Amino acid sequence: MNSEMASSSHLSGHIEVERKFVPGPEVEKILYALGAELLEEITFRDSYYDSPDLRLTLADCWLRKRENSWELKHPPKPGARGLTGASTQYLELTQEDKIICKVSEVLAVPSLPNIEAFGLNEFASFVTRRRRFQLPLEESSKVVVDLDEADFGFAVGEVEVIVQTQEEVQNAFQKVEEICKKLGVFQESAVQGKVCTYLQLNRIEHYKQLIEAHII
Ligand code: V4E
Repeated sequence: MNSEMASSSHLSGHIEVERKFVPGPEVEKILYALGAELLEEITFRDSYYDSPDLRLTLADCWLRKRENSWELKHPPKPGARGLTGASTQYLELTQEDKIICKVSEVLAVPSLPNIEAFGLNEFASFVTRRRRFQLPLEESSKVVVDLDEADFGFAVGEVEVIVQTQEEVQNAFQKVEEICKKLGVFQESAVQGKVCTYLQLNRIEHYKQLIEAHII
């Protein structure tokens, strides 16, 4: 394992398997009853970017600046969507050269020396207060639960498992479903996250286009 692989939060190219949930009043109590530990309480600003014709998000590519770092999430399988049932799978890129490569591919423009040079527009920006819990290790898979409160008055929870290969994704889907059930927050249908809710509240035309394109 190289040093980059040692820290999952800074991996470039890992697959994040997630399931969002509506955090009920009991969830924290249940987390502790399951042996979870509060890993961190953090606050960060996310700013999301797209081209004027929304080509990135309409291709299910989500480019953001979290504080000072660029991150891009896109579906791991070419041509597929990240939303699978009510869970999601996305590849997360954090290395700027890889992000530039993906953005130039999706926008069908030549590669540029930096992300700013693409002249993208910010379409959402908000602050999240996050409490991150870690559940005890089960069969070596690390399960993290985030309880997020965004500054526009929206709260959402998320169960997350990080895997390295497509072969591990099915098991990870089962794992996040199982954890949601244990937490008493399992819902058959997908729960909307912060960005989509922000768009619904502030940029309804963008939101409608994403719905029509079956991205959200
Ligand atoms: C909207 C979206 C993406 C960008 C936001 O990713 P999300 O995981 O919701 O944000 P956050 O702050 O929890 O990021 P983390 O800290 O976990 O990295 S990535 C994919 N989408 C589309 C999408 C969708 N279509 N459906 C659902 C339920 N979620 C996301």
